[in-house]
Amino acid sequence: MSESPLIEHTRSAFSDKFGTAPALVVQAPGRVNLIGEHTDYNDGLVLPCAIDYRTVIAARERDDRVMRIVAADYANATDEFSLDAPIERRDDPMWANYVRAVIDVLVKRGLPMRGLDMVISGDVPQGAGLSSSASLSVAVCRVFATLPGFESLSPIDMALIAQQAENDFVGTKCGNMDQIISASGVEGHALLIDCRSLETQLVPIPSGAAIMIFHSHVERGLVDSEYNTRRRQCEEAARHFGVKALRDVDAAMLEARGGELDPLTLRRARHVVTENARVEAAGQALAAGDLARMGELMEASHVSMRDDFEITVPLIDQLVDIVKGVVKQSGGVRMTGGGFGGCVVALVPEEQVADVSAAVEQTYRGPEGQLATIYVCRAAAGAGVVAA
Ligand code: GAF
Repeated sequence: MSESPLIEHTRSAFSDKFGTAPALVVQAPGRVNLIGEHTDYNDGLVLPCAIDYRTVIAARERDDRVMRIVAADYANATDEFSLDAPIERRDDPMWANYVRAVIDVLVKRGLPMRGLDMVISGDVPQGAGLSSSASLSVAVCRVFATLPGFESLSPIDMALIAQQAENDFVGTKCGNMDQIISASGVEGHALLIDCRSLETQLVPIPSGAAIMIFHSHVERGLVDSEYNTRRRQCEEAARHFGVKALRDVDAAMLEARGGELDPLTLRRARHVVTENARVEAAGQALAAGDLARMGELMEASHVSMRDDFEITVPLIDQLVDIVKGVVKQSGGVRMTGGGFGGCVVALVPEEQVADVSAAVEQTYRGPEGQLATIYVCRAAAGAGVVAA
């Protein structure tokens, strides 16, 4: 669904449900990470962009302290709770927990909360690794950020609240990349994020370059347990080097003292150390419009995820090879996101989009024999108010 129909749909679902128009409508996008995987929780560097798929929330203040939240995409399933009682985690549905999680953090931070009616809808593919959950959490924050008493909330504050909500309430030990890009993305740009200092630098997507995303339909079944295992291994490696996080280890340190680590932990550390260097180089390559160099870095990133971090799966590797076979040196392709399935991202000259799509359609079949779903995206703006 393109922007306007999705917004229109959300607004009219609100009117149908509550018998009055919403007072505001906000959106927060999903994201695709161009390079810099599993570096965010190592205090490292990432280079994502927001995409033109988003969560939209229509809302109106109530005159009591009740939250009434309707999921338009789930047959208007409704969650209702009071701001005056402890906010409990539900067994299901998960969408309700993401909303509750953000509100719980806002309450605990002592912000001047008030009851709201909200209707939520969205078109970020779910379970694909394109951050539908971060876009929902950031969108909830963005609703509150429009209310009196919340003026001080910056996009970074919203991102950190959304991350804390996922970490503490939902129980996902994610880093801060997905929330920062959803809150702070800028149209036409990727964002080079220093996940330690939280400094960001805009990097324009070169004109004539298309961002393509291919959903492999490999379910990211192992992602939670393996994600936590990777985090532990990275922390163990950082302890070995006597540093706060692997961000503090450079190639020379790795060379000098990496051999003392067991081979598996060394491979994990090597991915993070080399990936940080690749992100820095990628920021420069993209800013210079050098898609060939960007392509080399994306390829090296994929190899590192496959061989050192061991988070790719055979069908994802195959998908990358199919795209690479068409794009060759004129662009780049790699797995994107947490791993173990999900999506592949490619940056390709616009004139190659049709050939790349045709090759993937002809050659790739998912686990159930299905075609990959192909998205040609625009780098979109971060969370914001879209209508009064
Ligand atoms: C997931 C996490 F949520 C992010 O924080 C990040 O670690 C990513 O996996 C891997 O780069 O999207």
